[in-house]
Amino acid sequence: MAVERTLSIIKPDAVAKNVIGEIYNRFEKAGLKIVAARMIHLSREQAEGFYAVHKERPFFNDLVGFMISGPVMVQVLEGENAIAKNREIMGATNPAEAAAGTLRHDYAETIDANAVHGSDAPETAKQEIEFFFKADELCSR
Ligand code: RTP
Ligand code: MG
Repeated sequence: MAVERTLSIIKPDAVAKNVIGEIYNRFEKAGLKIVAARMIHLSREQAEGFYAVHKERPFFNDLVGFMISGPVMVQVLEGENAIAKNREIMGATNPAEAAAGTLRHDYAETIDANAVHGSDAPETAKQEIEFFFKADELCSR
C-alpha cells in the first residue's frame, strides 16, 4: 500500500472542547504521523476558498460561518493509506450516523459542528495541503 499524505482539520467545536491531544492520539495510534501542523483562525475569505467546491450547496453559508467561529488546528497526516484511514478514524459526516469509536461519534454534536475534516481523495488532499502549507513546511519522517 502506498504512503500518502492527507489534510486534517480539527474544527472550532473540537478545539473549544480542548480535545486536540485526544484526537492526535487517535491518529498516532492508527499509525499516522503528523508531518506539519498549524493553528489558525480562518478569515471568511480563507474559509470560502477552502470550501469553494461546496459553494452552490445549501449548507455553504452555515459551514463557512461555523469554520470561522473560532480557531482550527490544521495538520498533514502521513502514512500508508492515510486518506482512507483518516476518514475511517473520523466516521460518518453526520455524527448521529458515525460508528462507535470514531472521532465524530465521540466528539461531534451535529452535522455542522462535526469535529474534524479530512481530505477525500488524492487530488483534493494535494490541493488542500497546498492551501495551508508550503512544501518546505512538511517534515517527512
Ligand atoms: P469534511 O469535508 O468536513 O471532511 O466532511 P465530509 O467530507 O464528511 O462532508 P462534505 O460532504 O465534504 O461536507 C463538508 C462539510 O459540510 C457540512 N455539511 N453539512 N447540512 C448538511 O447537509 C451538510 N452536509 C455537509 C459538514 O460539516 C461537512 O463536514
Ligand atoms: Mg469533504
